[in-house]
Amino acid sequence: MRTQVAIVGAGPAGLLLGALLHRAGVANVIVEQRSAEHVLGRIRAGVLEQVTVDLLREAGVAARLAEQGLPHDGFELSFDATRLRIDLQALTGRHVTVYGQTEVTRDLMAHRRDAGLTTVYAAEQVQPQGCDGARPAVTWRQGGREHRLQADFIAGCDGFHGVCRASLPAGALSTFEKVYPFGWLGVLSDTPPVSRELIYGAGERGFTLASMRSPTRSRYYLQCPLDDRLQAWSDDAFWAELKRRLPPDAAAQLVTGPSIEKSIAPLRSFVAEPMRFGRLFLAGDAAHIVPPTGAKGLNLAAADVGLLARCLAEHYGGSDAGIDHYSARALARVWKAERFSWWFTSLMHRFPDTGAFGARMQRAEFDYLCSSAAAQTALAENYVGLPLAG
Ligand code: RFL
Ligand code: PHB
Repeated sequence: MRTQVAIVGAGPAGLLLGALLHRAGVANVIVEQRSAEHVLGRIRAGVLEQVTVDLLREAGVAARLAEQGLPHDGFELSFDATRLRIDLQALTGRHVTVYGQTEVTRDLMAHRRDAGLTTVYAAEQVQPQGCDGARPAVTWRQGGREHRLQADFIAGCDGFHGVCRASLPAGALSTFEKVYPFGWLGVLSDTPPVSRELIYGAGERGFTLASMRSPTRSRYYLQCPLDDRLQAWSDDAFWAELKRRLPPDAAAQLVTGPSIEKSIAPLRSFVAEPMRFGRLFLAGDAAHIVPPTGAKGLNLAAADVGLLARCLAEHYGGSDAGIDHYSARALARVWKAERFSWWFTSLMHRFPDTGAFGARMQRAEFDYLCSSAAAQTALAENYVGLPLAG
């Protein structure tokens, strides 16, 4: 098989890249190791920046998003007993859209199917080959046979645990990493959200986030120790702990019900540089991870592939200036989102090892936010998303 761009991974980065390339007339094939059902079963992001919404629209996959996405003009911070609303609209003139990653993925899959584009699911032993030469390829096994996809370029959109970054020679990349000493326990339930807007809460018992997917579906998170086992968290235990951590007026609104999904995610900051090796480009979680506090992971993945699609289209139009600058341009934005996600995580969580001084610093930071329009604007402009690299 032969194509122009071989995409490894059918998460949001790979699927959106495929849609944008198709729009630009660039042929592409996606090779994914899991089944389509498995990919759709992952419950992750919920908040889209305008940049992401615009890219989905450009790709022609925003019809359901336009209908069902919930525009949010602000969100709340709760710090011990103090509340602060961040008015995104007033501070930046912009908003974010609540629409689940699962739905984004579903829309992109349907679009790909309707356009007749090839996606190979359940591919085993996927391997990029010859990335530093002129004829790269992706190989995999399926049905007891070896398959080979020849391409001009490979896009590594295969997430943090993918094969593309891992297959590069030692020394090709520099990596930067911070692992946080806690995780997020998440629950999805068909119950109405406690509040119209998201609430990010910090307190004695640890961080909590009240989010949503729709007016009838809630998504909640609790900061938990890294060694907590999922089996130890019954639904009842989760709701009881959430009630303790939410601000009292929100706790009073809490409607509980059976969890549809429950999972624990570790928190990590990670960047691999550069995001290009020969004819292989890395995009999304394959190149960088942020802790979820700033709601940036999916949005960064979308921004990367928005840029990469443009650069590859320029290549086929006769100019390599774009692909030569892809890594530097993408990383400039990635590091700003890394900084914001680290800062917001540091402000809102209980750290087991920073002591009373660390707690006072968090309190001072929150008090400063409450009293400073400049500080609130800095938070708001990062949350709605920085402009795409030019
Ligand atoms: P994905 O989604 O991990 O997709 C990668 C795909 O590659 C496949 N793959 C392979 N395919 C072939 N061969 C191999 N060897 C392969 N290895 C892996 C995988 O099966 C998968 O299908 O990466 P992508 O596309 O870069 O997308 C990134 C986002 O999924 C991620 O950044 C976000 O989910 C992060 N995130 C959030 N981001 C936001 O922007 N806003 C949020 O509100 C938000 N909340 C979250 C989050 C992530 C969370 N978790 C669970 C980590 C909340 C949580 C709890
Ligand atoms: C979510 O709804 O899953 C969500 C929302 C905001 C975040 C992280 C996750 O910062």
